[in-house]
Amino acid sequence: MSQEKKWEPLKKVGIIGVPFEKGQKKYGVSVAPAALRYAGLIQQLSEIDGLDVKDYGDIETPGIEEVKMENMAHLAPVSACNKKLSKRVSEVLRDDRVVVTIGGDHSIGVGTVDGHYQVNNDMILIWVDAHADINTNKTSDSGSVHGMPVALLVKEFCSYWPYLPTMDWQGTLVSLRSVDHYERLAIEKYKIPTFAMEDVEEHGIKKSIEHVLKKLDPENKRPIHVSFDIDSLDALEAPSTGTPVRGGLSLREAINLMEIIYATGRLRAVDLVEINPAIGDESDRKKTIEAGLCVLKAALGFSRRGTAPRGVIDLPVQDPDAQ
Ligand SMILES: [Mn+2]
Repeated sequence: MSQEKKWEPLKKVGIIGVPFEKGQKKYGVSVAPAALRYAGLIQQLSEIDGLDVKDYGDIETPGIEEVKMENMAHLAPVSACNKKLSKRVSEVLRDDRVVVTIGGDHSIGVGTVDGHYQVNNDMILIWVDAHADINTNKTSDSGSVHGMPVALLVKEFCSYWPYLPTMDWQGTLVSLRSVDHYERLAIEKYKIPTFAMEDVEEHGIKKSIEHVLKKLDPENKRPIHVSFDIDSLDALEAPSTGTPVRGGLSLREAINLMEIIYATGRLRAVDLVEINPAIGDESDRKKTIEAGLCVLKAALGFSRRGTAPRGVIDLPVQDPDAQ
């Protein structure tokens, strides 16, 4: 017990951009790293108290020859991009920085999780998404890999895949773990701890995420990877995304979720994916990018309280029956 590592939030962060969109069919998601940088990503993160921000630039994989795979589009470019990304993610973590990866579509989650796993093989993965992204090429309607990364990453799905040429580099196989419900078949079968919007209604975002963290890591000792799909937010909050869903998380809930994860001191990797600046009008674009920035800032220690002394806001509620 006395040897237990004490976790503190890392005050150093490394940014990786991944202008990649071949995991889905719409033009524009590859522009997101440039759009976020243009909107002040590096500067805004640098303004967080004591945070040291280093930009590791973009991952680019031009001119990759396609291989044919049934109902799985662009396997070779997806694979090449993720292989490079995985190496870069490991490098940033070895530099002792929290790695922030800006997508790109969600197929890049394969590379970020793989790269993280290479460095911290006891990491836990939290997938925040309107969709479960757990299709294989046999269950997918679209053949787009951005709907498959979870199935590519987990041990329990190995036998559902055919041999995938060009994917041999991938070393990660995260285990699905215990409890609860949702995207019925797979998730129920393997009892992955999840929470859906109904849980957020009933218990609030705070209890929901605390429940999941406790299930995944009861001793609070494992590094955390959050793969955040902007479409987990309600379409009103983040309209510029390829598969928007109404009735999703509010931005406040997402911020609160990230603040809670930040407070554990164990967050080591965050992906922000599926922002598509080519969808919607100027106001949609602005809203979506701002939402993304708010989510990242919350994950990295930005305080909504500013410098107001806590006690002023947390006034004790008077019991009317006392006295
Ligand atoms: Mn996703």
